[in-house]
Amino acid sequence: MTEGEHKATYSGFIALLGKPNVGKSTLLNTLLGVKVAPITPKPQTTRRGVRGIYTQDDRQLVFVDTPGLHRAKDALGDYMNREVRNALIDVDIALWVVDLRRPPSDEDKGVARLLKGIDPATPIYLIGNKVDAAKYPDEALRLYHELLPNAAKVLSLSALNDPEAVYALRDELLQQLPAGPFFFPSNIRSDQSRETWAAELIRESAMIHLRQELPYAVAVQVLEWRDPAEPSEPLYLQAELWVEKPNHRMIVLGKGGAMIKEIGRTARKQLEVFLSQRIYLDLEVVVRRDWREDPEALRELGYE
Ligand SMILES: Nc1nc2c(ncn2[C@@H]2O[C@H](COP(=O)(O)OP(=O)(O)OP(=O)(O)O)[C@@H](O)[C@H]2O)c(=O)[nH]1
Ligand SMILES: [Mg+2]
Repeated sequence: MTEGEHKATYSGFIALLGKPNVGKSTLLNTLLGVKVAPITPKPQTTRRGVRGIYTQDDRQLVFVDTPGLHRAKDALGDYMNREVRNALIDVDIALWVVDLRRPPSDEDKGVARLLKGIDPATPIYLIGNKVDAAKYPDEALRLYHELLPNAAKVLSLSALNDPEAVYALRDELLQQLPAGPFFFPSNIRSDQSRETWAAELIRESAMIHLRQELPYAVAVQVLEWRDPAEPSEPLYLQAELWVEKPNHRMIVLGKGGAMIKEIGRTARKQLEVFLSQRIYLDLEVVVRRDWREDPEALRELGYE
């Protein structure tokens, strides 16, 4: 190659969308082979459109994980649904993820309506997830397909239990990419900062351990990430858990601090596995009155 000549590259944006809890973030993590996004058994885990990048030789897939499209009840919910719509702007392929354990619900119909409104030139793949746990997967998939008859592809898989099927999907997507420059350096896996990534894993732990409304009333901010001066020392992470009311704070702390200790332990164990490093996790629970309705608080959390 002479100077000024560029090797041809291929790249594109792939949005993952669907109603809450169908396994979008699980699929993203399996597609990437690393844990970029938090996953919990509770709906509305994902709050922002996280990008996960997969680069292979001259091809780059930029996946956009989105919050589950739902009926918003507060300013945070409005933001989450906006993130879904934003992810569809200039997207090359959309992956509509559905849960094959159940037939379509009104929420699925809402997603199908949204998808019918996007540029008809954008291919939409219908991905029937959780096939491992579905009783009537073929029947369910047929019902979803009826909601979007012009889907470019229809397939079923298990994002959680069948990575090979997910890699086959990834190979297929790699082949569909248009020519274009890379959007991210080839060694980058996600567009979020390490602080945001850690905050999301702490929030995941809080969502798993807390009950009822509490999982949705918690936000996490990492205030400090201090790498150790000596390899024998732990990495120091300081984070705040925001709650909306003083009585929420009491619940998140738990009796004698038992709950926050448990949240911290689960989060620390995960972070240590991913970072291959000992961690000192310093968690504080603070009241930010009704932060889900507070534009200033939402801005601070990056939900804008
Ligand atoms: N059996 C089974 N469970 C799965 C599969 N994929 C995901 N799950 C589970 O489904 C639950 C929700 O997974 P998530 O990946 O958080 O779902 P999501 O669509 O990102 O959810 P939101 O972010 O809330 O919209 C978790 O408990 C996962 O373990 C699958 O292929 N099979
Ligand atoms: Mg998610």
